[in-house]
Amino acid sequence: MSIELYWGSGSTPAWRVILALTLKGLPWTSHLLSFAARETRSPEFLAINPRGKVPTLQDGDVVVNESIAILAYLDRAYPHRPLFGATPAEAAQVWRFVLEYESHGHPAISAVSRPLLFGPLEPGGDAVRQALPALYAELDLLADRISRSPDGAGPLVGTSLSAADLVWFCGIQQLVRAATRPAAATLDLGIWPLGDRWPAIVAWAGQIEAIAGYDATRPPHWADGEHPAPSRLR
Ligand SMILES: N[C@@H](CCC(=O)N[C@@H](CS)C(=O)NCC(=O)O)C(=O)O
Repeated sequence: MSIELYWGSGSTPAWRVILALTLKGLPWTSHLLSFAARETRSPEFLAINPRGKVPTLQDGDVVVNESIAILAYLDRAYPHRPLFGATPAEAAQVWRFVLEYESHGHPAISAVSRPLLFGPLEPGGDAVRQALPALYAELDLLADRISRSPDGAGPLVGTSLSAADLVWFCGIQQLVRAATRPAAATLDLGIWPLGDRWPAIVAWAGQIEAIAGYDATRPPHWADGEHPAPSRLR
């Protein structure tokens, strides 16, 4: 069977899946869809994903939508290099951190990053400022968890990178991209450089950035233009 992935540049749910495929060393065929050209709304794509969202993974006859479902599928179909822990207790913790990201981390990161990346951003950035305390609380919790790992640099669960790390990492990267946009420069958000306040997060991110083939997983358009996103957090 050959794995086909429909994805979009800058989609953090899609990036999670690409990191998982890379970590597992699985070959895959790329279908990079353009959001600007509304390729996620083409009849061909809607036939496999009626919501018109990436990522979608096709593996022979199996079609999976929703990035976390895709991670779970890949782990069952290709169990080497597990992403959901080595024991029942680890699996529970991995799911806990994945779901906490979806319930708490993602809303907190989005409230700050989306206005900076996609607008609207009112002068003074009041809505972004109001969202900062909840974001800081999430970053504090993440840093605290990392600090409690045996060498203080993660992973979040057990002794090897899991779905929990990949999911949180892509969110943190989106935050860093937003915090380094020109629009953020005047707002003094206290986020970048991340290591000034959350050095444990930077140390942990280094483990994911060290995955063989990591650079090729990064959203291609983030490297473009006058203000590319930093490719490393340190
Ligand atoms: N919960 C979904 C989120 C998917 C999603 O929202 N994808 C966005 C990009 S990040 C998308 O495809 N948007 C295209 C559109 O709405 O046209 C997952 O984890 O896969």
